Amino acid sequence: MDKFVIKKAKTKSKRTLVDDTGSPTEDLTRKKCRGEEADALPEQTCTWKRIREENLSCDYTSLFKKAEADEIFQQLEKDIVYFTGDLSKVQVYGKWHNVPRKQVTFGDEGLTYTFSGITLSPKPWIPVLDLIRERVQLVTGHSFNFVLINRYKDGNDHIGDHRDDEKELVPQSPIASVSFGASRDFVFRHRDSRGKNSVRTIEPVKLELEHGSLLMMNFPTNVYWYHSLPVRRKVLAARVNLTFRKIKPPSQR
Ligand SMILES: O=C(O)CCC(=O)C(=O)O
Repeated sequence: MDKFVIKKAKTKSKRTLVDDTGSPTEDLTRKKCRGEEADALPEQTCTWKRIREENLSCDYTSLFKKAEADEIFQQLEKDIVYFTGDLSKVQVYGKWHNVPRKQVTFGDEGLTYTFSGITLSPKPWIPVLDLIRERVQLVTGHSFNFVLINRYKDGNDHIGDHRDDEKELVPQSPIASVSFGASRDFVFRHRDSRGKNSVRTIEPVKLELEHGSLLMMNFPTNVYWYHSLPVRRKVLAARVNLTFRKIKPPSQR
C-alpha cells in the first residue's frame, strides 16, 4: 500500500439529485453529509438517480471518477486475498456447491455473518477498504462495520436470486454496494413475482452497475425484492463488488 495515496476531500461538492425522469429533486444526501462532516464533502459532483418501485428504494451514483476507480480496482486486485476451501462453498437446498465467484469478508473484530449455511468471520480492515468505506460514509452519512467482497472473474461468474435479510443485519439498515471493473447487469425481482410461487406479475427492475459506482439499497427493498447478478457470457473482464453492511455486535443479538 506504499504508493496508494488517499486524497482528502478539499471543496464542497455541487450535488444534484434527480428522479427517474432526470428532474432535479430533494438532495437528501447533502443534508446527511452536512450534519456529519460539513467541510469534508468530496470534490466530485455527486448526481443521484432515484430508483423507486413498490417497496423498492434504491439510489445510484458514480462514487469515484474513472482514474481513481482504476487505481482502487488495481489495489483491490493486489491486496484482497479471497476465502478458499469450505469458506468458498454455499449450501443450497441441503447440497454444498462451490460459489460461482470468489468471496471474502472484512470488518470490525468480533462480528460474524451467516448466510447460505456458512458463518464468515471478517478479516481486519485494510487501507484500500478504509478509503472506500470513508467515501461511502461521506456521501451517504451512513457508517458500516462490515463488508462482503465478491469477485467475478468474467461474465460466467454470477450470484443467484437472494435477499440480504439475515438476522445479524441491523434492522432497517441500508446496504451500500460499490462496484469496480467490468459493468454488469443487476436484476431485482419482487418476491410475489418469482417462478412457480408467483401470485402476480411485477416487472423486474434492471440496472447496470458501472465501474466506480455506488448503489444504496434502502429499507424495505430487501424485504420484498430478491436481487441477482446474472451470467453474461459476453463479459470477458473481471469485476469486484463490495457490499458494506451494518452488522449487530454479538452483545445485541
Ligand atoms: O455483485 C453484486 O453486485 C451483487 C452482490 C450481492 O448481491 C451481495 O453481496 O449480496
